[in-house]
Amino acid sequence: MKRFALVMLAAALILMTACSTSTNHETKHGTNHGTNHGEGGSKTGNAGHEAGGEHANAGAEVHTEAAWKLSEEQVQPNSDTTIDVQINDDNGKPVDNFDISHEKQMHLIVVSKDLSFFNHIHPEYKGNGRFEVKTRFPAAGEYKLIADYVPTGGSATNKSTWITVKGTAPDMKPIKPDQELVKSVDGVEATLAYEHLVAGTDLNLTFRMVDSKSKKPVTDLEPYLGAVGHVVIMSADAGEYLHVHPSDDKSKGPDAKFMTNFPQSGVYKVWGQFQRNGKTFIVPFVIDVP
Ligand SMILES: [Cu+2]
Repeated sequence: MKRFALVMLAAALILMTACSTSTNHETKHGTNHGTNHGEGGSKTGNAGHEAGGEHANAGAEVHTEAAWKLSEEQVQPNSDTTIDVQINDDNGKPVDNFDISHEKQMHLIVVSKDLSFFNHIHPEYKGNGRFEVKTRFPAAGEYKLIADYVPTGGSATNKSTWITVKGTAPDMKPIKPDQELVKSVDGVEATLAYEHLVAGTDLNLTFRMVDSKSKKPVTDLEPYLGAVGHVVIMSADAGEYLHVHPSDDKSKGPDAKFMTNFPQSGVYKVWGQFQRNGKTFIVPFVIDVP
């Protein structure tokens, strides 16, 4: 019995170590062509509850690095820019295989520094660890790029970098927690609900959707990326990128439930992406996590 307790204690310690590595570290740099090495956090926020399984085969775990390259030396607002992400293992060898997660091999999130701009795009896999996507940035200023992928044999990984778009940046908009967690977007009124909002524990976030006019529950959500929707959460300083799981993939509304774990208290922005009538829409909320 005593030995069992010791094993449990050891397991808890390993788990705690896994959690503490989920903080993102990133390098900051301009748009200098060529060698943009983003050092994003290696594990997403779900490291905790998956750590047990991962450590069982820790020897075989695939670790990766991302090298970023932009087609333009001086990225201009509103002009096409190709983002090139090269994923290598820690020996510098290209990673060949990526698991499909939420229907894609890579998800790329782009946010402005004040989180007022959000874009979720899907780079195309070109082979040999190289992904490519063409995009545009709406204004001058700093943007964070976050690549989210699962190298085959590894776990959910995110790597990030900062880029600067040339010109005079517009003033940063303050990121203030919403007083009321209700938003109307594209004829849908969405309310964000949660029980026991507190940092450091698994919790459900529920987007409850009704028709903006009739207030009737929305029951015709279409699957988006293989689930009821897709949720991205970042801390107000853009430092933390959280992994979020849909709790019920098959829901068509009015409730879309997701599970996450806020690593520490503070202000976070939450973007829920859903699809209805063949069109996707984004519902953003800013919340203060105690
Ligand atoms: Cu995606």
